[in-house]
Amino acid sequence: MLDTHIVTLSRHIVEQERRFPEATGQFTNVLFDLALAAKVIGREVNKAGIVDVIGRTDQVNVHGETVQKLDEYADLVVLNAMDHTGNLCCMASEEHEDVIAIPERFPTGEYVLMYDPLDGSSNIDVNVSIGTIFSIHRKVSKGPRGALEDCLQVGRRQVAAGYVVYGSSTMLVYTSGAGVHGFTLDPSIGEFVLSHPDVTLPDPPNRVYSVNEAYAPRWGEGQRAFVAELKEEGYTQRYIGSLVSDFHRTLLRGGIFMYPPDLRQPQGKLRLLYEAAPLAFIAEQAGGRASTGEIDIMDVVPTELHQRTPLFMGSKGMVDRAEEFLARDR
Ligand code: AHM
Ligand code: MG
Repeated sequence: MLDTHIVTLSRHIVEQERRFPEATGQFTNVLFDLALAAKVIGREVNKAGIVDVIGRTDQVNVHGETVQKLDEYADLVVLNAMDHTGNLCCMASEEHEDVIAIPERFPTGEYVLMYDPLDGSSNIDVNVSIGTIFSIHRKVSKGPRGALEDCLQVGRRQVAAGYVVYGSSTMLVYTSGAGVHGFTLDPSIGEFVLSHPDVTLPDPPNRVYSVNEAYAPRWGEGQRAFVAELKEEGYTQRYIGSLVSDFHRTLLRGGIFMYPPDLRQPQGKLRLLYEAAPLAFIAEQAGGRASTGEIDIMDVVPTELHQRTPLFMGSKGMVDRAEEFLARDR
């Protein structure tokens, strides 16, 4: 029987926007354009094994990592989908050192986009799920073309955030502050279809923690004691090493994801603006939370575009507990 009750992402976004009579449609269009970029990136990710997009370029990104071709491609797809629409004043990407200005020939708009075009890209050539993460803020600077201050906004001021996971199916999960909603790409119609309405972290959560335990010798005493206690309590461990995938599992099953500070990386590895803050907004909207180990990620005031932060996120009770243990390391 034909399912006539399909809720596509476009329909969902439009229905959400109806709640705001003053809405201009700019925000809706930003999400539409991101969804299009996600489909294009997903298509290329899915055929990564059969075309010559795998392999490394000679370039090194602003973090000193070798950039893989698919990262560059994904970055350009997002950039080109967003720069000419007149909805954004500027952008920032994990792959660019500076704020990305909207070219002079295009109009600008009221929103700012921060994104990690292809997170976990070291996993591409072994067919592990990777993802795109995005965060949207309202412009706060005076001029029309945006400025650094538009990008350096506290997570609490996000108007929307989401991620796309290119896994066994492609899924887009987003929040605009009214719950978390997940959509699965139906390749036969080329649409994201609502598959996970009103996602909430399960309570009680699965007894799972997710951390790169190879770094345990470099952890502080509190971090080590926390994980030791979880083990004693019979917790199990899962770690993919691809943030979007590890977060997606944590969101649907519950538990905690951790990228703690350690001796070699005192601020951890993950980036506040492109990774931690957007996922923190989603975690919070799903009834969970995210923390640096000391304060809520949503309350961290950024000072640099590419700043890193330790990250603990998932089920609220577990993040609260992590903070108690981490206090020992200060
Ligand atoms: P990337 O931005 O270079 O892809 O690195 C981010 C990835 C995350 O997806 C993942 O959570 C983390 O690096 C894993 O790091 P580690 O290998 O240190 O555990
Ligand atoms: Mg990343």
